[in-house]
Amino acid sequence: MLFLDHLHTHCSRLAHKTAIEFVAPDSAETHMVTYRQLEEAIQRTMTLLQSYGVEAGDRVALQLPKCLPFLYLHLAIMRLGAISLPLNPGYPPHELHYFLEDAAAKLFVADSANRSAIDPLQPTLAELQHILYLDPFSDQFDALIAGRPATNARLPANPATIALMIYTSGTTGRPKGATLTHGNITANLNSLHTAWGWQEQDVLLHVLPIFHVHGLIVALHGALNAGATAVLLPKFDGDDVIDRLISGKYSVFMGVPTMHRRLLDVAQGRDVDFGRMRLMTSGSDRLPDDVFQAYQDRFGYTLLERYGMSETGMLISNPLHGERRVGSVGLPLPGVSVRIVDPEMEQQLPDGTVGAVQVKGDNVCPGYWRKPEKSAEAFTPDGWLRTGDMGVRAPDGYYTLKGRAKDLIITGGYNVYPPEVELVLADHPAVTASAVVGCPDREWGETVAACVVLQPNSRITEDELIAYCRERLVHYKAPRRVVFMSDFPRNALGKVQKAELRRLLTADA
Ligand code: MLC
Repeated sequence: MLFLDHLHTHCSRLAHKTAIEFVAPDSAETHMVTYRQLEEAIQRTMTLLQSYGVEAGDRVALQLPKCLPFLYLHLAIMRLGAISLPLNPGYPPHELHYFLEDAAAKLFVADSANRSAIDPLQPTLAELQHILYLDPFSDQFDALIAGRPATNARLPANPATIALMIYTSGTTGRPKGATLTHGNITANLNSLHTAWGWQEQDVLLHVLPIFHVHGLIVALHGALNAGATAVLLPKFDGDDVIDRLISGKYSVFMGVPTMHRRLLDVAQGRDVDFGRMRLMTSGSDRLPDDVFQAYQDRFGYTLLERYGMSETGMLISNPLHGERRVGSVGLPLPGVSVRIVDPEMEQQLPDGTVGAVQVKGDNVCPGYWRKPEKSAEAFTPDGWLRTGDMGVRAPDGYYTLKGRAKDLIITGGYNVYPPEVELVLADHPAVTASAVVGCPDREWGETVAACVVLQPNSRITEDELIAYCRERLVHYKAPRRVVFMSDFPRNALGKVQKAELRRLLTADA
């Protein structure tokens, strides 16, 4: 049974149970949504979407803060057989234009607060037919759907239908849309349901953003798939999260390492015990050993680290019962095959040898949106997805990640692909060349740094170049630091040696 069918059955079987508790920003107000109310809202939202001409296969982009209308729209889009395209609310027009154009979105639902920046984009987007502006935290959306009849349209019966697109980059710079099908999402939710023992009685404390696989699929859909309750907080606030987690109300919490470290920092001097939590996970970046250890020592909880990616959802996880091994991402999830291969020859390597991580399974997306050559490059001829990560398998089956074959920075759980930042810097008239690298950072894991060679006689400052990037890139991709150089360290072939740059910058910091 596909995820949406499953949700549909909960909506009658668990009609009066709370599916979502939404805590509105800057207020103590909480909105409760039962499974039946969720179903009604989805059906009326489907009618709203149809009034904008949305049909199966259409892309609908959503750039909204974490709010209930986002959830209704996202689920209604997928139920119509259309494709949901969630976007980070922080994307400035420069980046936004690329996503809307590449996805050829038909409808764009945006925050009315951004209207003046977004309106000028429309005439340049041939396939964008409508922009629907919403005031996400008012009653506007409820009023919009209230009078509409419910559409009890068929549920997408075909697992191969694309449900969701998540943009992710690669080594060549511009992001590409990973196309997750109903079958992919369902396969992943089913494996996680089994592996993590999701239960109807679970109450998830949800603090993650909902425009990525982690917050959207693993956490939010995971809870809805189980018929559990998800409490959505608009923003991560360490003190509030600790108070809630020790209140006894919650059983599940999912975070990125930056969040877990912040919880340890804000808990200084407090007696905090998470021993009653059923499941606390960490992902989207390597969990530092000292955070794992401090969690055990100070919070009485052994974090469960897992590994996944946008193209696949979750792949490998430490076990719910059994050893949660420090430094390891655990064992392949049910239905997922993992192999470690020689990066050049792609021959499988023996246990204990570091190589490239490749994966296969019903959770793996079929490819990238309208990029057949990129899709073909991503897979081996026999159908294994090249993850771009390096890793090693221990004889008892546990996997440990050992760096990346791809040029990637992870900051606070968000992926930054250096070529995306380098392309923006290349457009600046004062810049001759740039090389963007990640610097190790206690709080963020890594932070973005740009090494820049300037045109002769240019006078731009570090702050000006950072401000320039912040206008064109979402905040976490903009460099925190710019270092001017006369040239970069290069190898015999003239290729920039990023490892050496990282070493220089780290030593310097
Ligand atoms: C915020 N800032 C960041 C940042 N987040 N800088 C670098 N990296 C980040 N991730 C900046 C802000 O712009 C601000 O800068 C300053 O840091 C402080 O902001 P803040 O208010 O303290 O940050 P906050 O809003 O609390 O955000 C921190 C965070 C957030 C950790 C809660 O980054 C976050 O939600 N991360 C989760 C990412 C995630 O869900 N990834 C999943 C990808 S899916 P200034 O200069 O403006 O003051 C995936 C697959 C998988 O990878 O396996 O999961």
